Amino acid sequence: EAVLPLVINTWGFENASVTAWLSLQAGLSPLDAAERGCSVCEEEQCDGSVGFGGHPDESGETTLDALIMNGDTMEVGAVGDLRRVKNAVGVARAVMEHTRHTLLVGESASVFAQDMGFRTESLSTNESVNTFSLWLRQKCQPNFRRNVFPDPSVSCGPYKPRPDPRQRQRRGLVNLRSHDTIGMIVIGQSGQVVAATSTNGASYKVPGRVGDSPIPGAGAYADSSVGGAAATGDGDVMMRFLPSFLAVELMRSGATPTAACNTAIYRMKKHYPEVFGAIICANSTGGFGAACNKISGFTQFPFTVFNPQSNKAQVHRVDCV
Ligand code: SD4
Repeated sequence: EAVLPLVINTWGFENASVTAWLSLQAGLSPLDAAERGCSVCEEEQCDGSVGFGGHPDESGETTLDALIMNGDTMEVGAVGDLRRVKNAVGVARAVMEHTRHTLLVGESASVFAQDMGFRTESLSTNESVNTFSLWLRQKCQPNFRRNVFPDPSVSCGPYKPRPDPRQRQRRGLVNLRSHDTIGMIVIGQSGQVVAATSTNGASYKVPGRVGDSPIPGAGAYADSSVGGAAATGDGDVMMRFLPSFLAVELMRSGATPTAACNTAIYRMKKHYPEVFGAIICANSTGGFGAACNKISGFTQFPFTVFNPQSNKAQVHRVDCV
């Protein structure tokens, strides 16, 4: 028997779940609920990973990625590298409803947003400016391969945002310890599945970098005849495996949400055992699950569920595989 409606989202972002749930209770659509839930995280700057003022890029600017997908119609709207607009998921919804496109990026996405009536303003905060200047003063180059800041006690010269191209060093860093994208699946009482994401991406990314979150099938996917999935983690790697699409297709073939999530994570883990990735999955009858890749220092992934059984936003934790 179906346990609906369902709101499920990555990490312990309870206010996002509550907002989405209350939206449904107020009679709003699953699309509205998912948009509002993610918007709350953008306003609250959830974990510094969603919305303005977090994770500045290599030039110090915060840029945003977001997506929303309607699993009834298979319509998608998304923005990548959005600049100077705080409500990225709102702009994604506008792309879905006011264009025939799926994904707008960069400065042009900001112009579109402005045309649609969104306010443009700097996304920097004192905190993001400080984080950025601290990073510029780091003694060593960040080590992209190992995903960690180098030992600051080792002196190896000032950090250069633009290293000599002949050096083998790869630009772009993901500091995933503090990096928590919101991905949300909302399933309405009548079974409409909506998935949405919002994030400010990876710290110190090369300007122009777009992660997995706005890519349909990577950051999230929804199909009302099956269910939905949403991912978080190192998007540069995760998007190579389209984990959200994979998980939905596995559920279509009969896999449980937990099994589908596990397989999607194992697919990536096989090639990138040290890369962090996590995923939430839900089927159209309200069953849900999650999975994550165990890396050193990270063994449990929290996610939040609101359904008629919990009757509140409940944070679950899944052991990583
Ligand atoms: C990205 N997937 O832009 C996002 C980051 C994230 O938990 O989800 N971190 O790569």
